[in-house]
Amino acid sequence: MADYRKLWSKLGVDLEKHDQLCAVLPKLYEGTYLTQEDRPAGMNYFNSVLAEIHGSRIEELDEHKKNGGKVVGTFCVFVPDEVILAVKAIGVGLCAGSQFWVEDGEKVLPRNICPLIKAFMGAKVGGTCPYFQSCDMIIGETTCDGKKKAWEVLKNYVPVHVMELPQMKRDKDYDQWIDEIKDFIGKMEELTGNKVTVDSLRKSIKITNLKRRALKRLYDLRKHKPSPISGLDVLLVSQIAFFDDPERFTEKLNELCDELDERVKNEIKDEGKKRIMITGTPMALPNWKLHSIIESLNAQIVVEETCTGTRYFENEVDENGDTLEDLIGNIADRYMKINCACFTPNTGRIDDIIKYAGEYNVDGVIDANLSFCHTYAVEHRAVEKALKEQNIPVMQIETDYSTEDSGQIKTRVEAFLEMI
Ligand code: BJ8
Repeated sequence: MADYRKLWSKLGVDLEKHDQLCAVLPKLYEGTYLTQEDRPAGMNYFNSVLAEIHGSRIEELDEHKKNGGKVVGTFCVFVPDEVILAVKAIGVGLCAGSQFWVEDGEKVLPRNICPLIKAFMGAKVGGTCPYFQSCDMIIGETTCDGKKKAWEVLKNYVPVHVMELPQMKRDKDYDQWIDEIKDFIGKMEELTGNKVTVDSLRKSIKITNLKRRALKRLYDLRKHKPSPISGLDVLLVSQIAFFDDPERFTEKLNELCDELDERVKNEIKDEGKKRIMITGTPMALPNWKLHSIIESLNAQIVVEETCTGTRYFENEVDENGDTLEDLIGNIADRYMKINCACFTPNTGRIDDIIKYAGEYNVDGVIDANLSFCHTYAVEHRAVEKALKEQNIPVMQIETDYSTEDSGQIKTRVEAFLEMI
């Protein structure tokens, strides 16, 4: 990797601490990814993004800022990328998935809180994430209680705008969400000095829809038996989707899908691996823990009903409409279709899980919850009941980012696979 220390230092990164992170990540990546056999050549682009994760993309953000552009950090798939793009800002998904950041997060947050929240807070408090350091503004949302209260702490370190996400889906909640999107547009216009117009918003809707379509194409390819790509590789692609340039990402992903189309045509040898669906909380980079444990056994993950999976790309925004009001309404409609456990009731998520179980022909479902995520933990019983009624085996795993429980999880998954 080129020497980016000058750039990191300019961004206020704690270089010494950051070196410790740089020492761990490549080893983790090599051990998890490069040991896989027969990976598609199209993964080379995504490998290179990861190899340069704190380098070339950070340089691009820096270049953008030098030209007067702004960088905006987000933590939830409800924050509309279309608005960020329409004001010519760059959006980066910041959800942090490493145990490395947890310790610093615990300096300002209680210990018994979701690791994702502790990790993103730790990344900022410790100054060890160049993406975070590049952000001119962070967009929070009122989803779970932990995140909602974390913004109050994060505000001490960086400007934060919080979107109030409704927690029900009644007509008045849709209206409230439209208002929130309008406020968000105002905030983004103020930050960047650029106006959102019908043309700029329609263009950004198109770009974002094409990205969603490419991700859907990748997922559809996994419906083949056997899937032409590992769950681990798809997880990496999904994680990169949150911070890469959207148009380049779409192009590279479509190239990968072209290659997978060929693989499918040439018929891949079926090794009889169990087809598994993951459902539950998001898996932010570099959280590859469950995927690597599951795929080290006789199983292949073929779909993730998570925010680093289907919830990120399902449903497109309608590109039709003559006014800003029309397009904002279309955006609100699409985002309100996301079935997050922060909503009550959230029966749509159960319907999605059952639908995917059929479409992807899964042998079993693993409901994966990050520790202390109450909303998803509470939904587990309903998920389990619905799956059992369809005779689909299901198990729950509650875990964090540490590796202490990896052996125990492996044993449990092994037993589950034998049972199905
Ligand atoms: S739309 S899942 S990205 S809120 S931080 S809720 S894991 S306790 S991330 Fe999420 Fe948006 Fe919903 Fe998706 Fe639980 Fe942790 Fe909260 Fe979390």
